[in-house]
Amino acid sequence: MGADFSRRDFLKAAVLAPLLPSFLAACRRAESGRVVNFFNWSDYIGKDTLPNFTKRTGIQVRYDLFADEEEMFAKLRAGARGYDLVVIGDYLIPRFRALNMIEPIPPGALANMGNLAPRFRHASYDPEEATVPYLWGTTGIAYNRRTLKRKPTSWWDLWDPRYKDRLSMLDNVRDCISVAMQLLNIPETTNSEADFQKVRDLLVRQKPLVKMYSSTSYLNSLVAGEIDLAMTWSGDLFQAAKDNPDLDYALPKEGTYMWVDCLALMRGCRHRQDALRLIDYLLEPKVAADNADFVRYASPNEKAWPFVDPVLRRDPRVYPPKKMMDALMLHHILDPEQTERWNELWADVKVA
Ligand code: N2P
Repeated sequence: MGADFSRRDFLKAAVLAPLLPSFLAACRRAESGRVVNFFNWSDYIGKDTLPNFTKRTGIQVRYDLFADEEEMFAKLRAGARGYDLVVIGDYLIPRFRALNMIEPIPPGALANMGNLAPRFRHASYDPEEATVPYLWGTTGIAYNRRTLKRKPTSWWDLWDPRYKDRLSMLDNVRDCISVAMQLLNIPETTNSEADFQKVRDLLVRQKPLVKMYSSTSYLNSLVAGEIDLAMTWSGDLFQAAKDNPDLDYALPKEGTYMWVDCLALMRGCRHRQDALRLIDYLLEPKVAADNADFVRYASPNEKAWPFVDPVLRRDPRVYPPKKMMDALMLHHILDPEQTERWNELWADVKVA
């Protein structure tokens, strides 16, 4: 994506795309041929990854984007039909499975499954490997080295009144509430109303400082120098840093989260074989490496690592050394009541 075509525009284009006659014509063409309907995060695939798949296989990919995983979940839960393949975060997998919303990948269906690093196989969030790890990254703090002067070291920096109107937070219930709980020494397993009240107070106290809650357009604001500090996901910030080299990434001293986004087949999908073919293609070492390099997230595919751009492969912010990696936390898997309570709390913070 060129600098003249902003991420925000890209998202808008994705939302409007279904209205465009050429898109409709493409859909009709695809109807008669082979197609995979793929639902993924914005800014989360290499420029050539899908076109190369189509060139090689003749299978079209209809690509649709989301900017928040809870919204994606709500949309699919509400019965949005037509998607074959969807990218879901680790902590969401048990929820999708409990509601029977995905079809487990049949064992042995993927020739390239063995390319994944052992640490990403049979993981706690998906012991039966119903899904396939796609990319992973961390949550941290984006900052502008030139305007900020001082490298942020703590999540508390996002509560510093000096940065009023110069900071943004991810519009994401899991990251915001987890960080607030971490700062308050409250375990994510809590069911205590007093704890939830403390979390709410901390996030509401931060609100007057926050220029925006955003998981996409804040990147343009960082690039343009309109904000200096942001809660961010690693690769998204590194993509933005291509457009503004003053941008950097810091992991807070309190510790932070890693997440693993996984490919899943939607229950009742109409293009199962072609979707499996696409997943297997995404697991090919060179494809996985080029894809990861483009979006600047880390690949869980160890056979891909030798093909990864050596600059990124050596960058501990992208591929942290083992000790650092072992210190990263996964988001806790909440039960349905807790999930509802967290979502309610987040909605409450947003309107406060
Ligand atoms: C892609 C962000 C996806 C990472 N823009 C969140 N798990």
